[in-house]
Amino acid sequence: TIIRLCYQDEITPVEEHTHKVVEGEPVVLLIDDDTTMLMYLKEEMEKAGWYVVAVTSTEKAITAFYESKPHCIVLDVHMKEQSGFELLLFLKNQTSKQFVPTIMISVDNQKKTRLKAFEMGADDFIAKPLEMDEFLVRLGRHLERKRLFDYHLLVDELTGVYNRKYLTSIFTQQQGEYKRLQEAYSLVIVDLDHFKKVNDTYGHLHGDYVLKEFSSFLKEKMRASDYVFRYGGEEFVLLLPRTTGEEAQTLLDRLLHLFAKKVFSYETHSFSCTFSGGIVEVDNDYTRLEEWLEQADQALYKAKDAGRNQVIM
Ligand code: GH3
Ligand code: MG
Ligand code: MG
Ligand code: MG
Repeated sequence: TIIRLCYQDEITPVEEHTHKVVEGEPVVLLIDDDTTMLMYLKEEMEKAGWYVVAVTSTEKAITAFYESKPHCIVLDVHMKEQSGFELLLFLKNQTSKQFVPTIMISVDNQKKTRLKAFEMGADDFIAKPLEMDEFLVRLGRHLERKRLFDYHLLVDELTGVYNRKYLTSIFTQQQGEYKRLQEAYSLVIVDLDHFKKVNDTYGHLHGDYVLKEFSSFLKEKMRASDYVFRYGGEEFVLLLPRTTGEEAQTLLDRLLHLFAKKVFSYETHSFSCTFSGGIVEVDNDYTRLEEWLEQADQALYKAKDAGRNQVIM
């Protein structure tokens, strides 16, 4: 067989195999050895608004899988010299800790073929010739389930910003970019000031409301390419690509000023809230995330110590 054997240490860690969720068009990896079929399917799927990576062999499929990080895979069962089942096995192995819906398509619609596909982990089996409208609807449902799955995996429920787990993935991705471009970027830890007092005075629910407002504020005022993660209770990490520490400082000073002006009201009371932060510029590819965050945390601690409502590098 042509498929490469899958050794344990060749497996890409889960962290490297996640994509920015919520935004962007879904990516579908399509594998079929019949070029005419391939081009036709690709075109139809593109009309549906999906980004399609189409390949005709198992070997190309493996490369394409790593490079495109597909949300969904459409895989032909019978291919010249190779079996779609072997590729299915490989892909299932690679995605054992994730959810990447895999749909097998085949002219061979015997029950034993379908059973084999499902037993090996396929999420769907669609017989050829494809009823295009039904095929697209079914694929659309798989993509929607994938989107929901990733959303719940990577997004913080209360605030709607990314969670701590996703920071690890994005950091790995950014370090890859750094290796390629040698372009510094910044990590910032921000922490609401005296937040315990907000809870104690106005109640936990209103505290939650302030957290949600703070998150929306950050997302709204930052660039679309920036990332906001909820790191802990009232602590957030910002990852600012292509941004030096100095530039991050300018941005954060502006955010401090804007957020302090925001008025929250609770019954007849009104109050405002501030935050403090610590910045580190990431300028090498060997220091671990934990160490960068430790540095940012030390800067945050200094900002708190110096009277809060400030961000320090
Ligand atoms: P400092 O300025 O030093 O940061 O003071 P602080 O009161 O913000 O810091 P501390 O770490 O002592 O308290 C953090 C508070 O955040 C305590 C906790 O009750 C609250 N908190 C953490 N997670 C949540 C949450 O999900 N919802 C609400 N409402 N409060 C939370
Ligand atoms: Mg075929
Ligand atoms: Mg705090
Ligand atoms: Mg805190």
